Amino acid sequence: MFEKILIANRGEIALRIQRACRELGIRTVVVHSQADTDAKYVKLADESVCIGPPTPSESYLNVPAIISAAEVTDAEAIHPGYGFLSENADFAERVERSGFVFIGPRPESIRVMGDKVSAKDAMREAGVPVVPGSEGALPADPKEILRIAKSVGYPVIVKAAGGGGGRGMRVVHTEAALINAVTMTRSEAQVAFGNPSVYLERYLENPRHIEIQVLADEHGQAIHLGERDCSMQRRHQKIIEEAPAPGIARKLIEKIGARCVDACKKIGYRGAGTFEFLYENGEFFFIEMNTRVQVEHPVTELITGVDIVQQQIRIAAGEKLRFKQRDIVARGHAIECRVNAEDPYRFTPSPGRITAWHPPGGPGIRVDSHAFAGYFVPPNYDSMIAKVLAHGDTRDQALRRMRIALSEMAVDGILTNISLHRELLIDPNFVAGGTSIHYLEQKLAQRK
Ligand code: MV4
Repeated sequence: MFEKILIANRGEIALRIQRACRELGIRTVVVHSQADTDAKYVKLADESVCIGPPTPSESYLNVPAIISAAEVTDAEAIHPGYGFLSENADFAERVERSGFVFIGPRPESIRVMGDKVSAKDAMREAGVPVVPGSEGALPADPKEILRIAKSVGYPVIVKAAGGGGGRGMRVVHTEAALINAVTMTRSEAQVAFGNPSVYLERYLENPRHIEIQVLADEHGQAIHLGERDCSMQRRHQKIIEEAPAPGIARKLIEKIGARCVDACKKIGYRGAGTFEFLYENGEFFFIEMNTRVQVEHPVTELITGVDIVQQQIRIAAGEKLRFKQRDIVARGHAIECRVNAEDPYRFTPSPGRITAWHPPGGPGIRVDSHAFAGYFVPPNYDSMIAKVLAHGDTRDQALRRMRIALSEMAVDGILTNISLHRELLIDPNFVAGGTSIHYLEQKLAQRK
C-alpha cells in the first residue's frame, strides 16, 4: 500500500479522499489555491502545498505545479477527485511519466471515453446497448447525413464527440432543420473542443438518467455496485440522486450491470467508473462513461457498504478486488441532496461567509461537507457545500429521514438551496418515484 498520497482537488471530495487515506494508514498531501488556505481539510492534511492563485487554470488545473508538489513532498500517488483534472488523459499520462501512480483508469481508457464517438463504438462492440444513431462520426456529405437521420427516425439529437455532460448538442425535429443544425454544432464543437466531429442519435423525449457504478482491478476482475437514479437535475446539474432506481426491476438492473462488467473486462478498464444510461419504456441506452469517482458515489456506498474511494486506492496500489459479484448485496434505499450556496429561486451563486452551520444527524444520516461556521465559500469554484444523505430500510423511510434532516439543517450568512430540497421531498411526483430528466425544469417553470 502507498505511504503517502497527494490529493489534487478541493472541498468536500478532498476531505472524503483524506478520510479514506487515513483509514488505510496513508499520509496525505493536499494541494490548494490561495482561496483555500484556511479550509479545514487543508489544516487536517498531514502536509499542504499552495500551488497558486484562486483561478482554477492557475492552481487546480496547473499540471506542472501539482507534479512539483508531489515531487517535493515525496508522494507516491495522486488522487484527482472529480472535475478539474480527473478526466484529463494527458494529466494521467504526465503523472505516470513522472513516476507517480494515477489513482484512476489507464490514460488510454480516459482518452477513449473522453471522445464520445469512440466511447460509444467501444461499448457497442462490447455488447452494451447504445442509443440508435449514426455508426461513428457523421460524414461530410449532406445527402449521407440526411439518409442516416431518416433511417434513425426523427426527432434526432446531434452531439459533439468532444462534448459530454450536456455540452455541444442540438435536438432536431425535422429533416429541413438537420443540415444547418449539424453545421452549427460542428463549428461550435471546433471552437469549444478543438474537434469538429459530431454524431447523431435518436432523441429520447422523456427518459430517466440511470447510471451503473463499476469497480475493476488490474487483474481482469470487475464487479458492478448497482445503479443510481440521477434524473432530478437542472441544466445538467444533478441535485438529488438515489438508489435503487424506483420501479425498475432488479432482473433488468442485473442484466445491464452484467453488460457493464463484461465491457470493463473487454476494454481492460481499471478503477472506479460509471456507465451513464438513458432509460425509457423499460430499455437502457448507453450515452457516456465517466472515468472518475462521482459526486453521488456515497448513495451507492450507503446501500452496498463498499467504500468506493478506498477501493480506488486499493486498485491503484495493484490489489485484487476482494469481493465477487455475489458478495455485493444492496440493503435498503439511499437518497442524496446536494446543498449548494445559491439563490433557491434564481440559482445565482451565493458565495460568502457562513455565520451559522447546523448540519443534521441521527439514524441513517450522512453529511459529506468541508463547511463550518466561519467558513468563507469562495466565489471561484462550484457552489456545492454539502451532500446530505439519508439511508433507510425502504424508500419511504429514507424520504422520512431526509425530510427530518432538512428540517434540522440551518445555514446562515449565505443563501442555499435547502428550501428547494424541502419542497422536492414532499412533491407528490417525486415521492411516487421515477420522474424524468425534465421533471425539475418543468416544475420550476410553474413555480412562482
Ligand atoms: C440525450 C437525450 C435524449 N436523447 N441523448 C445530456 C447530457 C449528456 N450526458 C447527454 N444528454 C442527453 N442525451 C438522446 N439520444 C437527453 C439528454 C439530456 C439529459 C441526459 C441526462 C441527464 C439530463 C439531461 C438533460 C437534458 C438532456
